[in-house]
Amino acid sequence: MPIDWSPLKEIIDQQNRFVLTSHVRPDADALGSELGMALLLRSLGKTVQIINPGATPAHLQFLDPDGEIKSVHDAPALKQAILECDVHIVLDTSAWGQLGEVGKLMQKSTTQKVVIDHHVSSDDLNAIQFKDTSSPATGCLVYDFTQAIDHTPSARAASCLYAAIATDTGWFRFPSTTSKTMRTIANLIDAGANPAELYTLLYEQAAVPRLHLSGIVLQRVATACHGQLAYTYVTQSDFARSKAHPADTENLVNQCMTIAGIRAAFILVQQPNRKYKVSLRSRVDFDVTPIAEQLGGGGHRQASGAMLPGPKDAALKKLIQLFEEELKKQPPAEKNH
Ligand SMILES: [Mn+2]
Repeated sequence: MPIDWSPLKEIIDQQNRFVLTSHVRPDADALGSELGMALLLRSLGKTVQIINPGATPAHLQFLDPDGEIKSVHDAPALKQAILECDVHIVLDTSAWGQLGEVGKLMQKSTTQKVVIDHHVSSDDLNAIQFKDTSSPATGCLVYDFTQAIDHTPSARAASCLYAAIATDTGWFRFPSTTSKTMRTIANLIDAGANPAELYTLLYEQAAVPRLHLSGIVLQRVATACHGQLAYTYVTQSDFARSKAHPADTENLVNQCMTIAGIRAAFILVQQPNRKYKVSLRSRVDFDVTPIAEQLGGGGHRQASGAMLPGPKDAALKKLIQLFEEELKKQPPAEKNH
């Protein structure tokens, strides 16, 4: 269902001071959508501040070279700005639980609230909702609004929205990607987004230790459950040996998913307290949340997580056993040839 943007147009016509925010641990869709929206509102003569529940992660700071995205904890004046503005626009989440301190302040104020989002959520944030859960990225929705008011994004805004959409679609390969997504992307390139440059900034910034850690961890990949499950692990001594950081494990479980015939994968990452954090991934025909929930964790159908006590071999055994049971409960769908 296409979104009716006219209520947002009306709010923007009538109001002047906007505070934009997004979820904790912001990703490129959160930040790119905020910046795209902020640049649009400013071009309409509005006063805009972007105030998030936390800091921008180092690897995404290139999106905001002037550091205009603030954390609410940066200065007391920012808390005041949240209480005193005319409109709150929440992008890329609709859950109070994701808004940290910003959410607490928003709940105290009667300020008009707007949500632009593509997540399924039961919260409404007492806001006017502009939501499409079939949209691959909030960046797509911000672009749709830009079009609805006959505006062409600046080259900078186009780059921010491109980064938002490219990352949330896994560089246009997730099933959420449609021909409409690609038309939006084409328009953003015409407006000045540079795909090759953005790819390098997003995905080609690794330090050598990250690759060394990959080498250690990928060497250990094993399969179980008749080739339906792939798994590996990382220990604290691997971090010490490679001089890599915990964030350097991010993509390793996804690499396990590249094995033919795999339906699910997990990686165990030993924490400084010796417990193990497990990240679970799966293809569309398998839901990993029942496994995460049995371990006291949670997440999404295709990506969940939980914490397990050690030792490592016991944790591996427990996980393989849970997958064995769950893979039986969720047999592969019949293929239509
Ligand atoms: Mn998103």
